[in-house]
Amino acid sequence: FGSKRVNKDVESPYVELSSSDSSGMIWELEGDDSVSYFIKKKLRVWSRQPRGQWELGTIQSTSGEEASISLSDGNVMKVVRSEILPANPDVLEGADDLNKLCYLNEPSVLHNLKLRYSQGMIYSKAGPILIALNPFKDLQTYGNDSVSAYRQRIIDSPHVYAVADTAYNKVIRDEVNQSIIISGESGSGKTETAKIALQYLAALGGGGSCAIENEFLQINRILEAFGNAKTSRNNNSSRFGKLIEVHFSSMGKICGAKIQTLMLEKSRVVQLANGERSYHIFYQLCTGSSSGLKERLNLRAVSEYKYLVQSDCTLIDGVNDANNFHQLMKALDTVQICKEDQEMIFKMLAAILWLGNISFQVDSENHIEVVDDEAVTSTAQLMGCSSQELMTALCTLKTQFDEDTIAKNLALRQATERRDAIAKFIYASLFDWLVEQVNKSLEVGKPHTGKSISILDIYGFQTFQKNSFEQFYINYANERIQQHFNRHLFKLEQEDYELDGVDWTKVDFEDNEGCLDLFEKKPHGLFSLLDEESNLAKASDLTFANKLRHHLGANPCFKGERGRAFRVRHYAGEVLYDTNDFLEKNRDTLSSDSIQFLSSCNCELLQLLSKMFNQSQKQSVATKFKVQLFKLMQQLESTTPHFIRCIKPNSKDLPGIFDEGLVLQQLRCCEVLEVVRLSRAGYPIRMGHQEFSRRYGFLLSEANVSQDPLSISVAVLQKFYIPYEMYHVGYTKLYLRAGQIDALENKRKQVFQGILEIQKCFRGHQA
Ligand code: AD9
Ligand code: MG
Repeated sequence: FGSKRVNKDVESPYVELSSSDSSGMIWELEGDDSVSYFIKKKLRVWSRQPRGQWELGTIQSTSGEEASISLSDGNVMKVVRSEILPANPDVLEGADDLNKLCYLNEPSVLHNLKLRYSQGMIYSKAGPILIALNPFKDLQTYGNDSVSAYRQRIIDSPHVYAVADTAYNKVIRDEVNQSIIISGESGSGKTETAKIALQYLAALGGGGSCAIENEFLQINRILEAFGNAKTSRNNNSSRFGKLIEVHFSSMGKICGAKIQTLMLEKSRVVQLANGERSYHIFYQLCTGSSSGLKERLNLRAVSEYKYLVQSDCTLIDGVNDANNFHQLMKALDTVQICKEDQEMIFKMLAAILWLGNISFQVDSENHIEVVDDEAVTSTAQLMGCSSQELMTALCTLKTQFDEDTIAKNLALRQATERRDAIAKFIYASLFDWLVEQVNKSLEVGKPHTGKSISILDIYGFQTFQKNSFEQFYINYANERIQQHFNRHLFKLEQEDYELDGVDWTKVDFEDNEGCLDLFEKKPHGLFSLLDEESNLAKASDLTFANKLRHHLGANPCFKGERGRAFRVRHYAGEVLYDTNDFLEKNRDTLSSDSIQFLSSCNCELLQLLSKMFNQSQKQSVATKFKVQLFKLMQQLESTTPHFIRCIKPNSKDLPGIFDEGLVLQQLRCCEVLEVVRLSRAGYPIRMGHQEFSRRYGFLLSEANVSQDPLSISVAVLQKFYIPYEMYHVGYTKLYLRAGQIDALENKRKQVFQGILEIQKCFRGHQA
């Protein structure tokens, strides 16, 4: 690798050269007479068209730096050589692994994925990773028949099932914990993919009954009702991150599971962007609850709640919120949340909605007061306090001075913020409480052996026209996951070769350490500066933006803009952030008298939730998020990762449309071509000398016990004619190229089969 490498499988005059050029492989023709060979054989090439797209054609003639290309539509055009790339031979059309392509360049990869997509094959391998293109329609490729076909290896085409199967086998056989890490931008299909993987594991580890499969299904229903919402990118967008850890017994049966969540986007409860919705559960409750429940909660139609109507969007095409509410109630039953608790949950939701309708007015003496209307009485009743207590809590600030309590009237803006802070607090802590209840129901009770498969599904990378604090921390989390991906696929792999003495030319990749540094560096990283500014009483979003420009102006991943804005160069593209409300959202203060008020309410759940308001509230939101994320990543570090990259093929969310530009941009930011290049050049199979000699040493006829594992291993490789260039003997391990172990495994199986036959014969004779 790194030098010329002729692909011998297919007759062709092309030579592949390694390249870090983002356009893919550079190619050149070998030998002087190759162009005529080329023309004679009518080999296909890609040529870049004036509008940037690539078209298939064949070279007719060349003159100097130009070639005449005959395109498939019959037109002939002149193209300069730098705008021509080799196309793959017909036999490789629609290859299921990009690794199999002779020519790895962007047009070939796009063409291959597009062809497969048009035939309903949304999954492809790119060396070690699975690429999943969102089909935006139901496919026949899931379900019990398909599960058993993958389990029995009747089908081996790329699939989430195949990834889950590999992870399952490894966790049971090697006893090493596994993880399935799903990434991709918002709406690319991560959450659906996570569900599909979970379904496979449940089918395998459920011991033939559908109980666990059903339980997982119901849990996802609950998490999605409370944690997902319609955004402009995805009608069912996850607004929290989750890691589901599935525990297995030594017999391979599921013996429990645990869900860890990553901060819910709580601003959505009180503030919506145009065209987006709040959490699904609010619409479900308003439309699906029985008349009895409606009466008990004094519930109205969606259109009567300010928190829900502010965005001019209350419905989602093809979604029946009322039906979903009935399903949700069943799901809550499944996880054993009793009817009384269910009613308490709904009560809190109704209280939040009514809170949003509470308004303030300024009296003749310029004091603000709460408008004493139905919103106040309903909220107070639902929360279990008097209207007066609620009104006082909303517009006065109580401070304790020795024995005395001094009450101060709040300004209008402060009172509104306090109202919203209470709503956000109740919702976010209700969500955490729910996850806790779900986790309780998942502890099946059997002791857990420590074997697990974790599935990671977080909110995807986002860039909107206006990007705020939420996009800021979500994109940071994606940056961290990208780093995990890079570390495992590029860094660790290559470090391993170097340490073990493998002769190796490094494969370059886009390292995102610089961007992570920009966020995490102390004392002058984005997070530290944000916390510092949040602690200053006189600071504003503008002083924060100025501070960033001052300290980070020279950082190549940062670009200061005029006023409150700044840009970050993320791995997935540049994002323009507006610091509006950054400080407020980062402080996320809920005054101690608000907490006191909540715990004084005559409502068991509110008292419980306000107890959850603990030490951690003293940390800023950004810091808390960072701590949560680090904990998740640390947990993942000790597992063998399997990566799935979800790709959104179009922004219309429609089936059958493959927007090449959009796909290419996503392939580029997850460096798919580089991963394939590395895996082709690398040795995906590696085994310690000892392990290798123990597994295959017996295949040697003249077993010599005094031989060391290294000599035995080398003797095995020679005996079975593994070509020299297909393996490398390192100091501690043997490295083999893809496919090289198969022959040995087959031989091993044959020998075992033979031994079994002989034993059978022998027993037959004895009988
Ligand atoms: V976000 O970062 O949470 O905003 P995700 O999770 O990446 O995003 P999601 O899984 O929610 O995307 O997929 C979006 C939509 O695509 C789903 O609601 C489905 O309508 C559609 N989808 C995704 N994957 C599949 C699939 N394998 N089969 C059918 C799918 N539809
Ligand atoms: Mg999602």
